[in-house]
Amino acid sequence: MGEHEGVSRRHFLAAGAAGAAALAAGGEAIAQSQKLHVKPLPSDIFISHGINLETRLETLRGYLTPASHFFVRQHAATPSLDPKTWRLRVEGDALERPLDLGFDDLLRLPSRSVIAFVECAGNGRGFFKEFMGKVASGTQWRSGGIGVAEWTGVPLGAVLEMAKVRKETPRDILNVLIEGLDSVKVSRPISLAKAFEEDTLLAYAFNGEPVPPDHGFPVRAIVPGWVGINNVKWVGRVEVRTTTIDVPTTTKSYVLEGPDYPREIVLREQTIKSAVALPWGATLRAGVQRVRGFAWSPAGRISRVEVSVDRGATWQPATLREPNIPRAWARWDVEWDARPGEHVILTRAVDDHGNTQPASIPWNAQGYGYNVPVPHPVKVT
Ligand SMILES: Nc1nc2c(c(=O)[nH]1)N[C@H]1C(S)=C(S)[C@@H](COP(=O)(O)O)O[C@H]1N2
Ligand SMILES: [Mo]
Repeated sequence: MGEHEGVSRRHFLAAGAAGAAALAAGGEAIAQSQKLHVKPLPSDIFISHGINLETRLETLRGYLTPASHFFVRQHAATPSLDPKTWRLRVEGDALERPLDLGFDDLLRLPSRSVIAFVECAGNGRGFFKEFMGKVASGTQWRSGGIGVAEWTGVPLGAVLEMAKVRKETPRDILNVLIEGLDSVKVSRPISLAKAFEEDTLLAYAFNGEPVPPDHGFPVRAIVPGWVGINNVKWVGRVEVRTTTIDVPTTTKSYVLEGPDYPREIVLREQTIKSAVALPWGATLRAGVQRVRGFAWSPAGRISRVEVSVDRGATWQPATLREPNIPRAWARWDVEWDARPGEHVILTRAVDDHGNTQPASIPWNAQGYGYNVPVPHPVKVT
């Protein structure tokens, strides 16, 4: 399972078959059985890629992405879970004291709020085809497979402390599996070091409200800076082993592979990126315009964003607006004296660790990590 279109198509077919069965049985179960998501997903806010939908970044007004605008990416339909019966099992050979917690047990533990992005590993995948002429398999996102929210919950490390991790457990291999309660039980392992970072959460709130069903109700993992798949929704189980845990999301998908990769690299962090908050192929009036957008990095604060309207010949600095939270994003804007014609707006970001957007990257078969400055097309009339 992974980012592959084929998987979502299979789920659609399954949903279609269930719908047909419901139709034969008669009744209104049809709509229900075919419904993959709970929240409304209007086309003026989202670009639909089937079961996955990206946010039109130009519709965002504030720093945080509201639930109504947060992108959706999942491998199967949103499950309906009840916090009254929900359990979290914490187990594995690296633990001295396995746990079985209820939702109220989580609420009793110290809570922490973290503002962080969740971004799909494949965000920007469509640009491999569009600008490198080589299609990568999976959802053809532009830049909208990202959202920033305030997540509140319990640090995963606090739960693991209660479960007593054996001292000899390796800290940097992928041995902490987080597993979802969706029908396909999506799971992905992170390292013990990452699991014990204070901002790695089992989150039960999103922008001050219960996590919306489509985003992981009642509890989802938040693993700041790491690829979207690690932010497992509808968490039901955490397993800690003394050895690496191999699952399809580390052996088949979410790996960098291709002619320029002598060996497969299992993905951990996202890459630094920036995007223009305008429709793709927007039409603007001639004259001075304020162009705005977002920039984000898995490593730190955004320290600079530069914009070019002459295909990279010259670059001008954009103004960064606060807040500018590491592993969330910064909003930027720039004034542009737009002349009539067809233009592209290029943007590139730098973070306070010196990470930059590269002029080119090697293609990879599953289309992860595209972060070359994107020539955003704009027409001025
Ligand atoms: N249980 C479960 N968790 C999941 C997924 C899933 O299919 N099932 N998709 C992952 C992927 S690939 C991404 S990019 C993020 C998307 O989170 P969102 O839908 O809240 O935006 O959730 C991750 N967590
Ligand atoms: Mo993803």
